[in-house]
Amino acid sequence: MNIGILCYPTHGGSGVVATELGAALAERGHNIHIISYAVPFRFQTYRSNLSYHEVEVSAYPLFKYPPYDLAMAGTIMEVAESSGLDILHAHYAIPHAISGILAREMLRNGRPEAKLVTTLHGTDITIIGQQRVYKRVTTFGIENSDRVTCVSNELRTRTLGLLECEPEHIEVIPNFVDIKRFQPGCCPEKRRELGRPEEKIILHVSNFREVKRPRDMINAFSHVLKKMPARLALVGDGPELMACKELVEKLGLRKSVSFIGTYDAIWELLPQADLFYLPSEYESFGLAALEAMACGTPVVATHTGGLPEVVTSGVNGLLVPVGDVQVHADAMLELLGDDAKRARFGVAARDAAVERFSLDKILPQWEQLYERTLKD
Ligand code: GMT
Repeated sequence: MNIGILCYPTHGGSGVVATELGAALAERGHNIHIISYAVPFRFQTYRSNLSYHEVEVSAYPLFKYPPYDLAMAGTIMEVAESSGLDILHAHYAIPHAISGILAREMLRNGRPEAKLVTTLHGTDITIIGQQRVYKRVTTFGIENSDRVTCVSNELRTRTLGLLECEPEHIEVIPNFVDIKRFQPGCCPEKRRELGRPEEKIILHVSNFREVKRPRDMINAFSHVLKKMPARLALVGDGPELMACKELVEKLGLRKSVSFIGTYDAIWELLPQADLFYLPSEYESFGLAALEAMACGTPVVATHTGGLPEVVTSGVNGLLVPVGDVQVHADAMLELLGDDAKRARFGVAARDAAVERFSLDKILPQWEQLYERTLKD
């Protein structure tokens, strides 16, 4: 199949899923065209059947806001004309589903038809899709896609409740993880880079947006530190980072918190951590938690959104209430203070990632969905 993947290139789960899916489909022999405004950060493999097409947004004095969604539709047309496209796969509703609809309609005029699959990732529904100006546009994008998928059952239910869409139109295909790249035991030399031997390492990876509640992390960590030597290693960058740095100073934690910044090869760091911590307000899925689990690292995360579909509390991690930092600290201490339990949880985490969310399990679901969509 010739598949165009429309996505954001930035550090966010939707771009990761889109790029990794593209690479995996290319490996299966499909011709994949990734269409975005910059090279997605996980776009690393060279293959002759996997290409990147930049959406060029030109400046013009009349354009206070250059129309990116139209430029994307134009780029899709160029790719369709030069290479042919059977499927357009939009990751994140706004604006990709809309650009996809526009391109599909233009392609209907005389050229072979392309079908549009839209994958909802979370904040496109829960934050952007709730904004007054975008709500109807998001609903329009969903209703006019040929197929729609959600990354968890919870996101599907939430979408139906928030946007009044037809249930049969929306399916669930969970996110996946590359269990070969993300695996226990990788890169042991990185352990000493993360912390001193006596420190237990708590790792977090995110784009430090408000929805991740990163300040809860600092507050909970201050309770942990009262009970044992530990290090909080924070990977990523985003709008809340400065507030986190200020809180670390205020609480006198500077020597025990590492701000690592953006680091793409997180499969090197995740296996070194004693636990992965995700205190988000909401996660439609929690791909970062799944990647940690694949590395055999147990997770302490909030009981919210689709996280309970990924983390089984008491088996491969602990789920805690949003915002209750004392309970978060107690959960982390429970795991950090019991090496046998942590090891057991780590093995169970890897097993869950392999058995339920590996590429082998999820990729056939995508191929079948594309085939069904083409036959409609
Ligand atoms: O979590 C983010 O801030 C990024 C966001 C995105 O769309 O790029 O992530 C969402 O999609 C990921 C991949 O499907 C999910 O694993 C994340 O849980 C989801 N984030 C939220 O729902 C907040």
